[in-house]
Amino acid sequence: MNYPGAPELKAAAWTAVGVSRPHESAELHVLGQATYTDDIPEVQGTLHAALGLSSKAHALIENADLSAVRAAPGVVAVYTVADIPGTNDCGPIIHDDPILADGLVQYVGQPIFIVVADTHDNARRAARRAKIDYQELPAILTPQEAKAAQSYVLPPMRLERGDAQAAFERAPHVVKGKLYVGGQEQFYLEGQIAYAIPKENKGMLVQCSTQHPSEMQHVVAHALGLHSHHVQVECRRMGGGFGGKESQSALWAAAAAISASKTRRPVKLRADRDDDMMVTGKRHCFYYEYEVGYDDSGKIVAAKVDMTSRAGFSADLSGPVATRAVCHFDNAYYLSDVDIRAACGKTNTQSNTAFRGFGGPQGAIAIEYVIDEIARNLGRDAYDIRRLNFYGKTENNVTPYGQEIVDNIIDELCAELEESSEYRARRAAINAFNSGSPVLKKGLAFTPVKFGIAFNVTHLNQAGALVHVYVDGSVIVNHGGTEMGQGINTKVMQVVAHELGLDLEHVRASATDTSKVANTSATAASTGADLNGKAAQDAARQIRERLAQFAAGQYGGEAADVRFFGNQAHANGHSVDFAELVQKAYLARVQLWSDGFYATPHLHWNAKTMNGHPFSYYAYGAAVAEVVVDTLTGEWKLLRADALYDAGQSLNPAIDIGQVEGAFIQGMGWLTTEELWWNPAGKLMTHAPSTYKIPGISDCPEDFRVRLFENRNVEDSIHRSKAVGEPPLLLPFSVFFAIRDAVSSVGDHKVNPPLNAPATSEEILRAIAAVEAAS
Ligand code: MTE
Ligand code: LUZ
Ligand code: MOS
Repeated sequence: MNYPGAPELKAAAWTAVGVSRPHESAELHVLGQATYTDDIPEVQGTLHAALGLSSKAHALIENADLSAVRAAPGVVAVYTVADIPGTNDCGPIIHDDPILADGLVQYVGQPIFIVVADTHDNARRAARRAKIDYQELPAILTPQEAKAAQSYVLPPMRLERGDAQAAFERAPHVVKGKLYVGGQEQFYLEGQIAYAIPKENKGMLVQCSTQHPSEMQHVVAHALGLHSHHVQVECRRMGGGFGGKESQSALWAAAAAISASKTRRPVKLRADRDDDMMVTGKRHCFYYEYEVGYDDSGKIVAAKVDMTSRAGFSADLSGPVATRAVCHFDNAYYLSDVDIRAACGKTNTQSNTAFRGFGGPQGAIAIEYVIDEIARNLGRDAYDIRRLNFYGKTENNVTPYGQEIVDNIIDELCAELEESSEYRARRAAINAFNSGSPVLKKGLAFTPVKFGIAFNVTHLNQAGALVHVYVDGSVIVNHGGTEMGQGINTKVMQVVAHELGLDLEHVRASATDTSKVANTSATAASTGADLNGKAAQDAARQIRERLAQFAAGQYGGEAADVRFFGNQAHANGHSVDFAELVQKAYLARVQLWSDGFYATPHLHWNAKTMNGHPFSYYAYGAAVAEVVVDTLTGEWKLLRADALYDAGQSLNPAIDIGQVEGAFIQGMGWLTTEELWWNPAGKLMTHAPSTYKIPGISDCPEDFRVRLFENRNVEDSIHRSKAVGEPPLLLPFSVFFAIRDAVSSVGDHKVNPPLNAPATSEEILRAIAAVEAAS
């Protein structure tokens, strides 16, 4: 077939990226046909495991009588720490995370033994029959107690710039205080699950709901005393991860694999929701002591913060989480002279872990809280104080950790949102409403976000992919990322389709599999599409180049001039269907598959000095929220939310808007209704949806305006897009501060309401009472 038009023009217009496409599994999701780990047809002889949990927060195990467990109906085997063939450890960085307790229990819910039975229910019933005698030890439950006892899982960290002490001495005003921000349960809809199937010659296949198949492979290999090549981990998709399956899927994978290896039968371990919440770590709650100096205009001149997180009984990812908190205390603000300290409090509670934002939200909310107070102290609009302190473009543009900000668009982005949200007019309208409304009070807040993109541990910023073109012209892509609902497969498929000039229907993504792409990083730090998109592009590009070479040989002209678009290759005036070219190339023995690799450039980090260039670029956003609070009951409603997010040149605007909406509502839940409560004996009492309130559809504002900011990444990211997974979780700061604004109206905005998060109705009433008492 002859191609008459100008290929360059048509090629330029053709694209598979930057267009809204439905999630690659959307239809399967709504039809109930998407395969999650528990949906995989079971192999004959499959057994089911359950975990026996500690009922004490801190104790020595004096005696564990498991005879009644063994005698329970359907029980096949019971395993304790003595039965683990390899290492009793599932910790991701520091090896302080036992799979099964070894004489010492460190939180209520810690696994002590595994029971394997014929059915899931029999295993769970049997697990409750254990008789365990404990010798109790004193327990530390809160970050405040941990700080007082200097009980830490890691040495505390500190980032200083300038001379905060001298700056304080010069500061005209100082605001000082304490803040507590609670943790959050990931509440993925699909709980933790692993299904281990023994294979020949020591092999072990583990189907696992995990963000980190390679880490599961390592942990299982160590627990079984095997090499990595004995263990294959596969994950087609998760029903949500949110950070909760970055490291903490390991316990479940290891326990299933240990049981499968001992029984030589397939073993499935599926956590019941209560067990999942009792056993696994959550977002770290943070306790802050802050002191900030400012001038008459509201400009910050000195800042000191001391943050202590509730790490739980072991380190897990608490170190990197605290580092990210330190590196996000600045949020969008230039802080010349700072002293930022962070410590990971060792407590006798679940070992806290990654959760969307990974410490970033906890770092940034502290400075937002302070700015809110400065504004009130000066009788100014908090948004104006925020703008005054924004990073500059050419000066005041270096973060406390030394990274120069080269792509600052926070001013333009906020100006656009200020206008589209009619912020000023609504502020006036709300003041008018409140003066005539004694019980119902409205509040409004405008908050910005700046979020660093890259793992803050440099070596993790790498990814691999494998692209196969089959002789019929259809394409499959396998990459190191995992699909947890965020749409990574759709985006990577778009990238590959774009590279080969194909429509999306010709490309399929396969399950993540450690035997296909090795040594992968967790799909985390919002880098999934950035890293794996680039790796897949690299692979697809190599195939395209080989095909171009081949086409030039067939049709004449230069390989560099061959264009691929519209499911065809266009070479020297000839157009040939992609499938036809591929068929010919195969017969000519051209390699039609390729691997690809990517490592993010320019990153470096000195953990000792907390200085360097930890992030590839920043993503920006801002939100405006309007709430109404019933000051008699503490109930409230989000009336309207406007969010503007910078996804660069979005790979898929529909998916990105979905991510912003989801993160906004999830972050709102964290800061308002989701309360984790441990009783004085250290037992988490909010371990099911009956007592732990995540947002429902009725909590979404009726008026919800989410838009993407027109931008292009200055960094050479995948098609100049920006990451979207985590940063929008900080947008609902606006909801929290709108509630605080409404509460503050009770005292005519003269008193800073002492509002901790989550701002539950009780907390709101407490804050109102405090404001009334001080007015
Ligand atoms: N979106 C959905 N639907 N489900 C999830 O579990 N996890 C979030 C975010 N969005 C999550 C999600 C978290 S914690 C991260 S780090 C990113 O997705 C990871 O995906 P990405 O890097 O491919 O964007
Ligand atoms: N750093 C980070 C990390 O910024 N995000 C992560 O998810 C992470 N995970 C492990 C280690 N460092
Ligand atoms: Mo996301 S907390 O980095 O898994």
